[in-house]
Amino acid sequence: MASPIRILTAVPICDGHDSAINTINLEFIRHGIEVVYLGYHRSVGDIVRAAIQEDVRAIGISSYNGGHIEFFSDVVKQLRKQGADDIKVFGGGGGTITHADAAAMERGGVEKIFFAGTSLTEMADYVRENYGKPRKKRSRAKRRDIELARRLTEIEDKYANSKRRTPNTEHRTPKAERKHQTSRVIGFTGPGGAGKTTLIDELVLRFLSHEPKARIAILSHDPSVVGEGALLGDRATMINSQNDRVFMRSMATRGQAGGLSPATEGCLRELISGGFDYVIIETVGTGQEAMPFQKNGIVDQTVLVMNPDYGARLQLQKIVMLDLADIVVVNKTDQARARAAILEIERRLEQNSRAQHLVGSVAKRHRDPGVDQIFGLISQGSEAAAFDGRIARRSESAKAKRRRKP
Ligand code: B12
Repeated sequence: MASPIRILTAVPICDGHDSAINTINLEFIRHGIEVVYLGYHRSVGDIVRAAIQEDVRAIGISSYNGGHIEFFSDVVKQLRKQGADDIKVFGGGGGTITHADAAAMERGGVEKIFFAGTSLTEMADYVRENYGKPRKKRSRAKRRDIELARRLTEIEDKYANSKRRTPNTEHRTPKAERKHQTSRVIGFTGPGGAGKTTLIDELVLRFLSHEPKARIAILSHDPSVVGEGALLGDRATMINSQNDRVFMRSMATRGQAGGLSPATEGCLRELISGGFDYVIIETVGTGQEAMPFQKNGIVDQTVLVMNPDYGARLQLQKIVMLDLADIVVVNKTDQARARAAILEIERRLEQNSRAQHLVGSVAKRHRDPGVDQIFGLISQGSEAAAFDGRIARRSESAKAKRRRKP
């Protein structure tokens, strides 16, 4: 089975009209397309960088606030400038884009503009017909990130084209083999909605500001069934990661259970050889039984991100990653149940006879001290850091004291 078509969709800068693109994204997915959604209020630079890293076939832009002639043509120009003009540009904006505007945009290299009244099926059919055929022979990549992005596509395609769903040993990178490599690989997992992506984005901000030369790669996973579409939406949450020192790739699991894709290990090996200082792997939202990083020791450090609202205390006994994670984060400690959750999880971790760290955080908050602690544990390596479970409690009780002050 061939790989699904991958496209990127976005809404331009100074534009918050995302309802049209949200509907269109869902229709594309229903037609078997993998959609990397970048979100709204996105600059030309962010869109072009993301399209290159994701190695998509085309970019679909939804624009309502005007300036579309300049914006679309700048996207086309930037793609050409960077040697990525085999990524095509199309889009719409209802009645705000006139027929005359569309003609000017198409003369400037935009492939197609859709007008009000076009059916969703017509748009999905257009994508399948125009971006579904195998790419013609591609010219040599002019830039390192284009070359890397294409290699990741080749790895994903290899799995899609083969009947075997289990990871291929040819791409395995066991910890022992990686000893001489300098990349530090950190795996993030946890249930959907716990705030993994927001936390990663805040950590990336800290890496970028503390290590002015560090390059970071992110492999971010979302669920999909073999041969079907997927919404790869983590980029829409990532703000700080829209940076030239960050290479992010969104991956659909393409039928593999457990939180990762069959191609993850192969892609990880490419990123490690690419010399990134940090490689972050984010799993899909996982269940109680998941232990996504156990096989072959593919990561150096594992972080389990939890929501304070996990149900009864008994549920904690069933979460396998609580035994395995190096760092357990209780995110959203601004929620009412957080203090109880931290105490219960601390008791649960005491059952394990290994060094683990428990930290509370509110990742959505800027300069959150909990995120700073997690950054310390990751950047220094959890072995070296002098933090432990008491930190979470101490910061919680300090906060409680502050709240009591008049
Ligand atoms: C819904 C809406 C809103 C909602 C947005 C909700 C949201 N989260 O998206 C709210 C109420 C919040 C809103 C706010 C504003 N809006 Co408003 N809004 C609209 C409205 C009514 C519909 C747009 C829409 O979603 N259409 C549904 C889509 C599916 O259909 P369509 O537009 O016909 O698009 C077709 C094709 O073009 C294609 N298509 C569209 N995009 C894409 C992308 C791809 C990749 C593809 C393949 C196809 C495609 O799909 C459709 C197929 O039939 C339009 C008026 C209108 N009738 O168009 C005004 C409109 C776009 N808004 C307008 C304005 C001015 C604003 C505000 C600035 C108002 C204000 N002063 O606060 C704010 C700005 C918001 C912001 N942050 O940017 C103006 C823009 C004027 C302009 N550019 O000259 C419009 C045109 C209204 C008007 N006549 O004045 N708005």
